[in-house]
Amino acid sequence: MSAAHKSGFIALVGRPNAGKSALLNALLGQKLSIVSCQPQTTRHRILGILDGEGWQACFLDTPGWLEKADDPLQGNLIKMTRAAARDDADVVLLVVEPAPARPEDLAAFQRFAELGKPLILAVNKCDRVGVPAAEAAAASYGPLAPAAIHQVSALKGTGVADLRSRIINLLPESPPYYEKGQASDRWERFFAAEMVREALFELYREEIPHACAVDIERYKERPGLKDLIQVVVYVERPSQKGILLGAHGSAIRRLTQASLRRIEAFLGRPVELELWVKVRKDWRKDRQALKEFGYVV
Ligand SMILES: Nc1nc2c(ncn2[C@@H]2O[C@H](COP(=O)(O)OP(=O)(O)OP(=O)(O)O)[C@@H](O)[C@H]2O)c(=O)[nH]1
Ligand SMILES: [Mg+2]
Repeated sequence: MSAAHKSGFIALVGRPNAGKSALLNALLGQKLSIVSCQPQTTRHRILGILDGEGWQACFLDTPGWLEKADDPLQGNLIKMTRAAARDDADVVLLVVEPAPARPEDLAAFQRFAELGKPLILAVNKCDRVGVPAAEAAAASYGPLAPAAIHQVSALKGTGVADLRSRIINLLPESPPYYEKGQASDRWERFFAAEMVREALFELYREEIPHACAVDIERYKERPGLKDLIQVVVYVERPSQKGILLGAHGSAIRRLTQASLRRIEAFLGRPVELELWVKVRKDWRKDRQALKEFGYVV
């Protein structure tokens, strides 16, 4: 008789910008979660499913962990991460920078160590530092008593296969949660919106990408024609709308091109993309807007 099937959820948690989404993509061998060099890129619990003979690993990417919310949007992101680690996960994968832990990091991450679930420490971005620095970083997280420590580079792929095997080993016996071969629990339209957000992070700094919410108004499959995707980018203020449109629409054309490249690469087929910009005043503080944009858990 073959061994029992293993299946479970692994929550990737850590500070903003530690490389959780990049590591999720590396573990999956597929780009599912958007990545940027700016903190607070991920705004959802993103499920990525990987399976093999006798196992299924359900990875949950989460928003970067903050102690304190500056606005109701951040409050919801904190709740999402907490729920993914506390309620959903069988294994917690803590992703950190290759630098010594600060006391406030140890204090913050203690909550994940105390969940009574195996905690794996992934010291990421090891391509940036030498072995002694990576080892010193790993050792500084000793107080969290991780079940395993892996030095990895999501960017180069170093150490990712070992980490993946370790995770699979730790999964509990269970039948698969999702149909084999299913990659996520979301529709293509969600990922299309995420690709527009990634393009915003590439083209703008600080205020603009964080002030944008992306909504797919229409996703129309047309026999014999390319799919038509109509997107609204909501901003908080009229001045931000002006920036996104640019002189004679030059900026919005640039954003459309950058978004289209990403969406087509993700879907593996050409599509037609139309973008509009609308103002939804102070949406990050507006409970109703947060609900409509899918940020309320
Ligand atoms: N050099 C190097 N850079 C990396 C590595 N992994 C991620 N990065 C970079 O780190 C930045 C942040 O990566 P993300 O994956 O978006 O980080 P995150 O933890 O998901 O960030 P939030 O979603 O904002 O919490 C990006 O510029 C990545 O390209 C790595 O292994 N090596
Ligand atoms: Mg992320």
